[in-house]
Amino acid sequence: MSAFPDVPTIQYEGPQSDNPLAFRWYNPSEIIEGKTMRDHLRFSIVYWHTFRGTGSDPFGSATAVRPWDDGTESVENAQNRARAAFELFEKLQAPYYAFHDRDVAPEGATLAESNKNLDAVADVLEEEQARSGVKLLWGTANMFSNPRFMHGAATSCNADVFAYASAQVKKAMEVTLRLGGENYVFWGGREGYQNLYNTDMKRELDHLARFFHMAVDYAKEIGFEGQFLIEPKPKEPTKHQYDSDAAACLNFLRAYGLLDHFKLNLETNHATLAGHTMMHEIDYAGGQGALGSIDANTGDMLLGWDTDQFATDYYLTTQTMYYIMKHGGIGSGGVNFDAKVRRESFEPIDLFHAHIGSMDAFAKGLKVAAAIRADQGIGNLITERYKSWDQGLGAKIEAGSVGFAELETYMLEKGEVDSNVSGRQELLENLVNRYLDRV
Ligand code: XLS
Ligand code: NI
Ligand code: NI
Repeated sequence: MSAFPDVPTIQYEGPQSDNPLAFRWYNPSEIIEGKTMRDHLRFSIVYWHTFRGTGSDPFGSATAVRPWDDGTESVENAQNRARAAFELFEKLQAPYYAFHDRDVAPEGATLAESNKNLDAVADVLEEEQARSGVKLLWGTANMFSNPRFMHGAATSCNADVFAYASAQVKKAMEVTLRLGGENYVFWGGREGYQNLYNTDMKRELDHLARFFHMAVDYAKEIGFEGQFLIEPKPKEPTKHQYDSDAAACLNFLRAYGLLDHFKLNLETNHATLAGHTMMHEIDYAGGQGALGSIDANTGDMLLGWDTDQFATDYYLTTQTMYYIMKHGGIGSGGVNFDAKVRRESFEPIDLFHAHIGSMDAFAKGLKVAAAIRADQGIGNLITERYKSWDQGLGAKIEAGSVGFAELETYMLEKGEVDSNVSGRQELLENLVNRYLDRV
């Protein structure tokens, strides 16, 4: 039985198309810089928002109409939902999907029962992957919804909760391995604090590091070779999340000897909550060799929380793709739509409009970014701007062959610095617009 009987497989029709169920920019086989759009973008659909999102909010109950879902927490319903999910993945031509353990399968009365439920749904996921060719970008464990995690999971004050979280991640890693997942994500759901008066922050951070070391050891033990990713977020649900931004995560990983084992999964709305742009986060992580994957969404300029909206803004997608390309691409990661339709968009067809629009926006962003790179306007300006470091004094400083004393001698002799040149910010902003117009 089809979950989306009125929706065809979405095809590329080009920018002039008025068909809301066609791609205008995403042309999977089109080659950009020697690689297909499919391989640049590696689109992925999230199970949690798209198949478990109900539209409820703190002021009102569920609105979403999902005819394939009987609304129960039975394993059978979870299995049927998985089949509906794969129909959507295929019709959108999405090569990947991602899930939390508790999205795909219902939590049981005991850990053993939850594990059994997860296995039963994983059977269907495995079948559907084989049938459709859709692959698992990453798996993860939901360690924030159940009340046992009220004080955190690996950073809980309750050692039993740490043990439960360990068991849960162990199982989620095994299922991710079984399904051929290319990455495994840790988003620190409630790893943080609401109030420092009741919190031993240093001890909690030590515990989090211990937890990650155990995960690294266990991956080795079972032969999971996917990439581990940490997903930074500065706040929500806790007031202060430990993995607050790319820089904080990398400092934590470095301090605890974990840097070789992790990269980052950067999310647009989390970047903005941290007071950064997405391009800042990508460039920071990329500069440290830690760009792993992205959770593609956007916030709302007027709202201060993680609204997880589908990104349609070409400036944002251009910036995102430009900086991903600057760092050599997304590797084993993907452009993962960690985004949800608004509660007022409650019909199944809205799920298609949302994904089609954002896939198109990223495809266009990719094309604009490639055009900017071909023009080399930005690249040349940067080369020019830093040329004082390429030879002479600058090169000596970079090589570490001079110290304060030599630099003082140099400057005393010279008296004043060579004149500065303009940063040309407005020129560069115009250049981005020029390619947005042309592509
Ligand atoms: C929540 C996070 C979450 C992770 C996966 O804000 O974005 O959805 O991506 O646990
Ligand atoms: Ni996310
Ligand atoms: Ni988020």
